[in-house]
Amino acid sequence: TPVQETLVLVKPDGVARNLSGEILRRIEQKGYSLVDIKLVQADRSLLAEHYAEHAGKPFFEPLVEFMESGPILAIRIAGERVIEGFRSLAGTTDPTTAAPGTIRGDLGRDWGSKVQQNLVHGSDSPESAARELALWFD
Ligand code: DAT
Ligand code: MG
Repeated sequence: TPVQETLVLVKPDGVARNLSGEILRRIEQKGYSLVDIKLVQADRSLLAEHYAEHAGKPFFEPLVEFMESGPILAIRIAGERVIEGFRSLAGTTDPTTAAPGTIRGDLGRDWGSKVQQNLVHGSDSPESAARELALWFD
């Protein structure tokens, strides 16, 4: 069983709501290791590269604006099948319908917030993880 690394971002809503500790707790409780961590004010070019797959979609612009709106906690974590495993901890994209027990399902807000305000990002494949880790951690 392969040990992998993945990129987790605590998005500006998570940092602003003081949920970084709760999110780290869930990552550590699951048994994943912290490899590197830093607070970043991301600029537009980093975010456009990070979300390149969504360029041209209607939610791209609001998404990038939101991600620029405050500091992001970037975390490099390692563990057995952590790429898929962290996505499972995070829950599905829209917090309104994300399952209870997940970060988005338990801590996301159902009203007065947009879909992009879903607290965390997690890489979705080994290729994405390698690409995104290189972007956020030299
Ligand atoms: P995920 O973050 O679950 O991997 P994604 O890669 O499809 O989701 O989209 C990236 C982010 O863009 C997502 O976290 C929130 C936002 N987003 C996705 N679909 C959206 C939509 N239909 N309307 C508004 N924002 C959306
Ligand atoms: Mg994604």
